[in-house]
Amino acid sequence: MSEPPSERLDELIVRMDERGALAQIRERLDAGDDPAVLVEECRTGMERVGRLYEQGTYFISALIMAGEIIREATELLIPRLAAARQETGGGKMVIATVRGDIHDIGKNIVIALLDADGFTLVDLGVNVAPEQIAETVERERPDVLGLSCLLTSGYEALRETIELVRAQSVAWQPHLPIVLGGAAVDEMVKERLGADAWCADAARGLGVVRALLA
Ligand code: B12
Repeated sequence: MSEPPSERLDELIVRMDERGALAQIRERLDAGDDPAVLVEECRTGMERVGRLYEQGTYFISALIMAGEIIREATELLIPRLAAARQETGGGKMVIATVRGDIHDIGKNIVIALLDADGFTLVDLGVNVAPEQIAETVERERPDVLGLSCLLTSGYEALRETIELVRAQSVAWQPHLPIVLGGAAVDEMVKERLGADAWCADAARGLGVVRALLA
């Protein structure tokens, strides 16, 4: 473990100190810090940026800059996350960010973790229509479907996707497990839309997916 840093990582992200944030991540990785902890600290920073945007203190340019910092951070973190994991699982997941939503940073972290865990991933990318997701599920016949949604305006797309997939997949799988992730989902959304699980961070997501397939 490294010495406690002079400035918190989430604070550097909130201040848009790209160089400082990336330098701290490199140093702490070299000192043996857990990459999953660093991902969580980045997520906290992004959440704070999101809140400042919501309050009108930050503008869209801040979301873009913070997005760029976290994209670079995940480039450093993903290989380390993958290397730190023992392959335990397996199974196949189709994953997508739903229609109308282009956020993909969190989804890509989930993919890296599941891939390192031995999963086969079929990544449809972002802004994916319910029909395309349902067609892919039909073709690939995964063990689990993962849907990412960061916008509250994405609920309708989530609902349509879940209904369509459930209606089609019943022919070969009585109940295909569906797991939701991203800032717009919670227990209530999961219950209302009839998904099987949800999670707010990738590390827990891995446990949730394993539990669904157990
Ligand atoms: C970065 C960012 C952007 C970037 C995205 C870059 C990219 N390539 O993804 C850009 C600048 C493009 C952007 C655009 C917009 N954004 Co934005 N954005 C964010 C921000 C600040 C961070 C998101 C992020 O990457 N977090 C870091 C990752 C690591 O965390 P995560 O996404 O939560 O993912 C973790 C878990 O949720 C989970 N997970 C995620 N997906 C999945 C899937 C599965 C299957 C599983 C198991 C787990 C899982 O694991 C991940 C890792 O731990 C959020 C704030 C927030 N609180 O999330 C706003 C936020 C999501 N954005 C918001 C908005 C409003 C927008 C815009 C509409 C702004 C505008 N006026 O144009 C556009 C939307 C464009 C569109 N059509 O999608 C709002 C949404 C509000 C709402 N209620 O709907 C938020 C919440 C900000 C806010 N508080 O207002 N944004």
